[in-house]
Amino acid sequence: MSLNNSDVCILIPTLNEGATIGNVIKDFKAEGFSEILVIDGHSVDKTREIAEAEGVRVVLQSGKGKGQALIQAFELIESPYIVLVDGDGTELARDAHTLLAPLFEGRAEHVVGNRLVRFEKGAFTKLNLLGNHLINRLFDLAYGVQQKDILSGYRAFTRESIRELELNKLGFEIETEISVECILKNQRVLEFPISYLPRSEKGVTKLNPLKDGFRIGVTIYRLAKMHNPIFYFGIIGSLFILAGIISGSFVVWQWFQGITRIPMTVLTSLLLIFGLQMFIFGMLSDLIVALHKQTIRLIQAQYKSK
Ligand SMILES: Nc1nc2c(ncn2[C@@H]2O[C@H](COP(=O)(O)OP(=O)(O)OP(=O)(O)O)[C@@H](O)[C@H]2O)c(=O)[nH]1
Ligand SMILES: [Mg+2]
Repeated sequence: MSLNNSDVCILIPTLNEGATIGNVIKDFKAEGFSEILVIDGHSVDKTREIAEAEGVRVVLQSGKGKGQALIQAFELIESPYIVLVDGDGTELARDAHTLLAPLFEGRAEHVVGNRLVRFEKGAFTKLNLLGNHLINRLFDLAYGVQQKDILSGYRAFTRESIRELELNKLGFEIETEISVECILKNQRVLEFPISYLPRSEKGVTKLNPLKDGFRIGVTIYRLAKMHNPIFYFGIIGSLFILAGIISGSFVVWQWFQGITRIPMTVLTSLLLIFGLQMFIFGMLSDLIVALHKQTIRLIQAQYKSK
């Protein structure tokens, strides 16, 4: 393997990770990585001081949220390979080699560390584990791509490939957006199991499982419009058709009792027609998306052959 760690930048977003950031940096140095960038979200503990004392580059993010921090950091990095890792000490530096190997060998543009295979007891709360499974299932359904851990924060990718992605999400939806954009841009994504440890008792999670989980679910659904419009419009259509079937059943049942419900009948027809129309929208959009993908593939092929 032609590992060349000097071409790698380790990117660590931090928000009040004073308890762990020092060791995280030390561990990566011990693994042979010297280029390390900490992008800090205005920590009120000693995170920045500790990182600076370790002699790494520390940048204060200009806005708020993990997503904003990453988008800003991707612009600053000049190294051709990037490893993204949390600053909370839940992931191990030595796993970086596993994630980087396929990039160095040219087998992938983006490699995700799958936390859901080898995690230690206590690394996920029951709610977090359930949320992760639900979100991964929703992702499979919407994108038809078998990815096991789309929310993982431990990833390796090439600078070129990350700059190709159009990223706008400012909060914890950023990993979802990255995973979706990789699919839209036809990047080769691989996943490998990594270790995942419980958070240190002194570090506090910034992730709210219910609020952020809901936002992530909405993000998957909204972004599916561009990839799988039948899924996107189909869900809206199904809801209207379901409502139409319920009101229609009522109308029929009343009709057998000798009562004719005219306004309800009109409502039923409207609900069913609108629902069916959503499916037709979905099919038309699917056609547009398919044509668009074909065009993108042609452009990419031309670009690569040059
Ligand atoms: N710069 C920056 N970093 C952030 C922000 N929010 C979270 N982070 C960092 O992003 C990494 C992941 O955040 P965590 O709170 O650990 O979220 P998580 O790993 O998804 O969830 P846990 O299972 O609770 O650890 C950590 O290193 C945080 O310090 C932010 O607003 N700005
Ligand atoms: Mg974490």
